[in-house]
Amino acid sequence: MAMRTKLSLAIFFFFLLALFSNLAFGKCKETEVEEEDPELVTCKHQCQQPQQYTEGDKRVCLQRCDRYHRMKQEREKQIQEETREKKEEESREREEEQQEQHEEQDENPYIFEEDKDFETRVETEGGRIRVLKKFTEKSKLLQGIENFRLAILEARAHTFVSPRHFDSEVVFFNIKGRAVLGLVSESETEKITLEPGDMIHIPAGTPLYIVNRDENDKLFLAMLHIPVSVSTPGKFEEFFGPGGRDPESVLSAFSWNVLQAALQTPKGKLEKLFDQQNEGSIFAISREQVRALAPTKKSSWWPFGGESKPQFNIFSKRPTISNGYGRLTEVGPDDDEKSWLQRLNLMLTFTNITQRSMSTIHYNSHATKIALVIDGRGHLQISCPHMSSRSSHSKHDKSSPSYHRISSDLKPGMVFVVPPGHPFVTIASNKENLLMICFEVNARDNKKFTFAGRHTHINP
Ligand SMILES: *[C@@H]1O[C@H](CO)[C@@H](O)[C@H](O)[C@H]1NC(C)=O
Ligand SMILES: [Cu+2]
Repeated sequence: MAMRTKLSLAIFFFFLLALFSNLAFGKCKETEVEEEDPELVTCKHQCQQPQQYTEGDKRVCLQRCDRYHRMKQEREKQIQEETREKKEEESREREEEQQEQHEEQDENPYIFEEDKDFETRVETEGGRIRVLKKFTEKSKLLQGIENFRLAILEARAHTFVSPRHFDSEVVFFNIKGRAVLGLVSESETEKITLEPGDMIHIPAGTPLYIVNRDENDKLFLAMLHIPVSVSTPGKFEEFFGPGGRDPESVLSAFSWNVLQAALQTPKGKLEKLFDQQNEGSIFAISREQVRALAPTKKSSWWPFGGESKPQFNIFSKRPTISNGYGRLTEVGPDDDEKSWLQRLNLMLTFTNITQRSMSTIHYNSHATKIALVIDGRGHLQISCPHMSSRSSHSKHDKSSPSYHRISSDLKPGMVFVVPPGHPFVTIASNKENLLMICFEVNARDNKKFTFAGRHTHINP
């Protein structure tokens, strides 16, 4: 028993020894290799040729070998260093690039700037028509509302927007100024005056002209287009009268005698009027022409007499919520008399937030909100789970489900989108009320959920 223990102990020590010697040997070998560069060995070996060199020559030769070796080592080190630096720089560049791409994605997918995200379709002396870029061009997250396009018409005082029709359902909203819409049918032209806050649905294909009947002020009209062509979602076209893509259809609707009657102008003068369209589709007209294109007294007391038109004023409609902090007015698919809202599955809302106040944090169950700021300034915040939380504010809680805060200052002309389920809040500035008009898409069965009590729609 004792014998065996001794033996195994001996074996143990033997292995230990072997291990140490091996380590020591290995280390030694390593330094040897470093010292004995084969080139150096050859160099030194050549110096030792006795028949060629004297002792002095040999020394000089050996020194030269050493010097050469040192230079070679330094050069190698330098090259190593350079490649390392290059690699570091490359990876740094790559990182920056990735960061940039990320930031591009992170850029607010739901917020549209007036100058960046609109394209001008028409621009003349008389005014311009700007169309918001396709929602899917901004972000894939907006695929569901691809088929909705928002356009803004701006027309100077006393101008005429030449007859046209659209291959889209259009909801007109009169933001500012005083307009006349002329809806042209074969037998007569129906003239409708629009005041700020007025909303009207124009069925696809209806030929119409627009007049800014105000002598001094610009007219601002928002148009929500819902293209009807199933083959080209999100695309709509204007079909002009003379000089346009489809002159025949519009002109036949605008038979000359109708136009003559509507404009109370002889045919020759009319032709001249429409010839002006070659200079653009929005142009100045005289006071007499404005008067001729506007409704006569008799038809201006509509909507109380006769036909009911799908028109209403959202500014003067009774608000759903109203208190010191602001007002919310809604017209939705369940409002019986607005059958077109039912058909288009749309709700229209108007929010007027008192300065220094804010809306409660709330979200829509089904509807996607397309909001247009029409007056005042303020701020918006949306919580979005679709975006990674790379925002500097939320770096500390990477492990929990990440809700990215999308925020933006708001000013007139800006558009923002809030998808269903996304809680958001709007805040008015200290100096101005914040006024917004919203088109809520897919409004049927929609419910609004708030995170605060019912009576605190708007809070300081
Ligand atoms: C918005 O609310 C303010 C009161 O805070 C009111 O004076 C103003 O007329 C409202 N604007 C519209 C367009 O309803
Ligand atoms: Cu989102």
